Amino acid sequence: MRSRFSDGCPETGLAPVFLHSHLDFHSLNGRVSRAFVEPPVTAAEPFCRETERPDRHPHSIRMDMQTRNDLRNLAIIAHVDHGKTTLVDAMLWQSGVFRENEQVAERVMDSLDLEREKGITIMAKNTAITYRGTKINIVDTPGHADFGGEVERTLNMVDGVMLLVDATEGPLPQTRFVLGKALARGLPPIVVINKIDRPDRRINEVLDEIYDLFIDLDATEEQLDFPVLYTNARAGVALTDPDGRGRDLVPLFEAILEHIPAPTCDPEAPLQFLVTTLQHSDYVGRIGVGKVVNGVLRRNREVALLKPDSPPLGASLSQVYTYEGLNRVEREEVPAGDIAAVAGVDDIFIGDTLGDLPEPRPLPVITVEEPTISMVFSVNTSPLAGRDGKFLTSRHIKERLDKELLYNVSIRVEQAENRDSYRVNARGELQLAVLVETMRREGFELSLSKPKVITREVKGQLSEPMELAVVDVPEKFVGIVTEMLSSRRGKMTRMINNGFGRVRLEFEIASRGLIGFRSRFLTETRGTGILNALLVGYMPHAGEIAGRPNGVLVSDRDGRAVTYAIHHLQPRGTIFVNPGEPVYAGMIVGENSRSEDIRVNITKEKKLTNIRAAGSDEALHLIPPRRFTLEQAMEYISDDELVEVTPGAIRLRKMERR
Ligand SMILES: Nc1nc2c(ncn2[C@@H]2O[C@H](COP(=O)(O)OP(=O)(O)OP(=O)(O)O)[C@@H](O)[C@H]2O)c(=O)[nH]1
Ligand SMILES: [Mg+2]
Repeated sequence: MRSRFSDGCPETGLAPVFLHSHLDFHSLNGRVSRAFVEPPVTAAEPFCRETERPDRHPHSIRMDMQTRNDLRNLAIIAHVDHGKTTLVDAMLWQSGVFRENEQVAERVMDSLDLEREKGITIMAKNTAITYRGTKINIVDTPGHADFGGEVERTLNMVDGVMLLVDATEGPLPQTRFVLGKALARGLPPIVVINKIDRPDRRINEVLDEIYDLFIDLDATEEQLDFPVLYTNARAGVALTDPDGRGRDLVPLFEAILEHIPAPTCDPEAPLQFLVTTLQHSDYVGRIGVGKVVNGVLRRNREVALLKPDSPPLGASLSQVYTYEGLNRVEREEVPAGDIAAVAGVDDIFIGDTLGDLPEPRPLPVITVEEPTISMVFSVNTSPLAGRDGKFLTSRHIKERLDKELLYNVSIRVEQAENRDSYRVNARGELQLAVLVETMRREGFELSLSKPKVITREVKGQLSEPMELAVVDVPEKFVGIVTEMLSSRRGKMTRMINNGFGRVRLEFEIASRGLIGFRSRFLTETRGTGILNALLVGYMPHAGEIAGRPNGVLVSDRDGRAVTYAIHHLQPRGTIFVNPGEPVYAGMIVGENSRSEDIRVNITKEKKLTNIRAAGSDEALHLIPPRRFTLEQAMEYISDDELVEVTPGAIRLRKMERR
């Protein structure tokens, strides 16, 4: 994507606000890359308005709170895929962060390998742009429900949010979750209806749905008075009127300056820096990211590391940074109001406060919602273990999980029944799958059990997590989808036919009923169905839910799969392996078309009676095997089965091999 600005004056059709504004877009080297339309730039004054906000201060000590008009801190929040990272791209381009001819990857903030492969944001990330002399810190957050913990945490470092909603899909479960969290924190929202270029957009209905959602979430009068912008993030255009014309994001930048409050803080007060995210650098080690709530962060200064329930520890900051474009930039000091990062404090953890040694003032501890799903990680005990992995022992696994706990506050790890096993509790299957996939790439081998929901005792009753599942399907699949969800004890609570040929159904269903559902749902709806779910709380246990209807074909010996054997087994079901692949006794090599498991010999060669017979093996027609992604494998297995994960392979097996 390119910057949408052209040299010279704007043509007709620009939003009126543009004509009264001036632009001051600096590129990284400090050159003004675009400037037109008078009057000349006047950089906003820092600390220009004095206010008193004792309510924001945990100790209600009288403070001289000041407003940093030269700063804005905001998070972009939305349901998955509604266009957050794409909009950040456009904001970066139009604020001159990149050179005109610079090669920059699309959705540049999705910088992790897994993010690029999956096309989703997994970790919240910071960036900063400058618009009309005001620095805007932007946090791009993930929209997938499993990473909701990232979003919750992130909200601790911002003063307002931009809620993005797809102009066709409207608010979806995660829109409700993230907006609910933002409103509960009193963060003012700007609503952005994105993808207005979609031919099936329904802008007015979507706006009504957004109002309904705000009302449903008990928004205050003030919160209901949100500004609305309409964007095509891909083209980098924002409009204040959906029927208007525009060429850039100026209306959006202006709305940010006007509606996102400037941070209020006291730079003269003792330091308070809340660690919200941790990052790692090979050069400086652990880096804590967060907001300087009060005081000033200074490099090489002794500070107090304040952890919940323990006395202050002395620490020295080897580096202090702020954000500029995509970079962390070293600074001698960062005054209150800005988002900053610090290095040199080895024991720093999410939720810690950095304070002044003589007068330590800890900030409230960060809490995020509890995990709802667990999976046991254990040592790979298959006969093929150790062939391609580097880290194989339970000690390796334990150390790696301990490291994960440092950066990921929404998971918990506990010792499982077996000494070589650890139970990892998380917010969803995707979050677990991302962790396993990351470990696998680092060289780990693991055995994984079937993910299970975490039950709780609520008022003396066994309770389990319940979800609101929202499915969107073409009309002709309503029957089958309803039947599938009902058989998993889902209750339909709403059905909306928008008259566009697609129907939206809402179900209340135990999380357990959704495990393993997604792939069947996609098969039954020929890939056209959309399924989203949001945890709504704990409800009394729903009772038995039938598991996988099919049995499996289990190899009865070690060896290699053979074309001849596969050819003879494929009428019995679906085969999972290719000829030549190593197999072992207890490995699942296919799905039985019936409900029971059967042991098979997939290594059986044809008896060679003559030369021609040996050659004729190659003429046998084989159906391509069914392959599993990690998530599909985790969803597929039953309670007595495991997924074997190595850097090079994903295999399914029985726990008991013989
Ligand atoms: N037509 C159209 N497509 C868009 C627009 N904005 C984003 N997209 C597309 O929507 C898809 C998802 O965009 P992302 O920016 O990754 O969405 P996201 O909200 O960051 O997704 P997560 O971070 O995974 O929650 C991509 O294929 C984008 O190209 C838009 O305004 N119009
Ligand atoms: Mg994203």
